[in-house]
Amino acid sequence: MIKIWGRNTSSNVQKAMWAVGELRLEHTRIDVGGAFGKNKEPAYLAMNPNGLVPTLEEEDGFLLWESNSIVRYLAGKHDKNGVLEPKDAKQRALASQWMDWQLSVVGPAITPAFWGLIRTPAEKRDAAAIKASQDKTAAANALVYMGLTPGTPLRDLVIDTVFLGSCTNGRIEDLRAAAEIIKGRTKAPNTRFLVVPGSARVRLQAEAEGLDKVFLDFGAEWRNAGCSMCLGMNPDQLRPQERSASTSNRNFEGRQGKGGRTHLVSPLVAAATAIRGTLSSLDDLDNAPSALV
Ligand SMILES: N[C@@H](CCC(=O)N[C@@H](CS)C(=O)NCC(=O)O)C(=O)O
Repeated sequence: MIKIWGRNTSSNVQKAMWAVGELRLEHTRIDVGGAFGKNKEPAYLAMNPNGLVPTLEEEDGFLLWESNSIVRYLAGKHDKNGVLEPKDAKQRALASQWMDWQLSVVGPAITPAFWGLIRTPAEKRDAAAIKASQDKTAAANALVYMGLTPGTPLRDLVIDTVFLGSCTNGRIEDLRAAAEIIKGRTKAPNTRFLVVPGSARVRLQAEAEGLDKVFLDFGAEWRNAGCSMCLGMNPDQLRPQERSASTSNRNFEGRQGKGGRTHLVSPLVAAATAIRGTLSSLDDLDNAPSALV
């Protein structure tokens, strides 16, 4: 029978327990580490020279440590349906990637907050260390949610939808400024451009000035006044992992549709982005109206 050495309260041991559970494998777990000790004793160090948990032991004496390797080993050996270990090499590598990301990035970031808040009495907590840990964890998760890696130039980001609107930045002066930029140009072919006046009065004023025609000629959708994609009103939503440049003023997760990635921008940046299809400022345009630059 498979033996898992390690205390139940360890997140790394829990990964091995999750794998044996999902794969319905007969197993036994032996408490080691933490308050149970024994992991720095010679007998345990002979199995796992790191003195950490978990360690997996097979009946034939095969020993394995490192929680991710244990999960990969068990899945590789016992998962015949490709549920835990996808048969497609790329999918398998992606599953592996996220496991290793947890171990190398999220784990170290979140551990001080976990220890501080869960395993330390309130009077002994280090508030600054907990806050730093929370911030680091949030930053790691935010980069993943936004599909960004540090150092990526914002100008390289392909934008699926530009949203010019909302009560914040769908005022007549915002529409005028954006129209001035796009006038006589053509929209980037793969970028959708929604223009939604902030109120019915703004829409009527814009139409009286002929701005609707400028936007329509450019390739934008000219809409009735409303909230629209500011808060992902049906059907104006981003699909998961789609990216918007949005003149609204909230960019939290899911605000413009589940999994959608929002970059908050000014009306001028929205206009430049709709022209180029990547996040752009007026500096990126040839012949931008000089009064606005
Ligand atoms: N990279 C190792 C890390 C193992 C590890 O740090 N285990 C911790 C528990 S989560 C440990 O053994 N701590 C010492 C102890 O429990 O006494 C793995 O993923 O297995």
